Amino acid sequence: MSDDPDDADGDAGLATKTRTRTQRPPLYKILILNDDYTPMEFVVHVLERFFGLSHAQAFELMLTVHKKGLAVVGVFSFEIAETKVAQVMDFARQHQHPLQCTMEKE
Ligand code: TYC
Repeated sequence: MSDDPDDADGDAGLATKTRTRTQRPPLYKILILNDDYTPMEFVVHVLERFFGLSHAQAFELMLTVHKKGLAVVGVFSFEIAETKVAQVMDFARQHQHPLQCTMEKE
């Protein structure tokens, strides 16, 4: 601050500061849904292949989906989530399984 009577805004000629806040990019959850037809081993394979889970982690998560109806399998940026959902849906379609995978904003 300055005592200069000509310095009406008290900043002694410095540009007024603007507070800028960095925004975190939004994150997206990927969900896998249960169905009655997709084989358990196929879901386990999908979780290992596209989400980098160990066999034990994949088996446990598959059982959670089987019992509860759905589960979050990972959280990613929009582009990564969109790509993984498309990869899983394509892979399931290629094998003629009705497995569904979706994403939603956290
Ligand atoms: N419910 C299926 C079955 O009994 C197994 C399954 C688990 C299917 C998870 C989809 O996301 C799923 N064969």
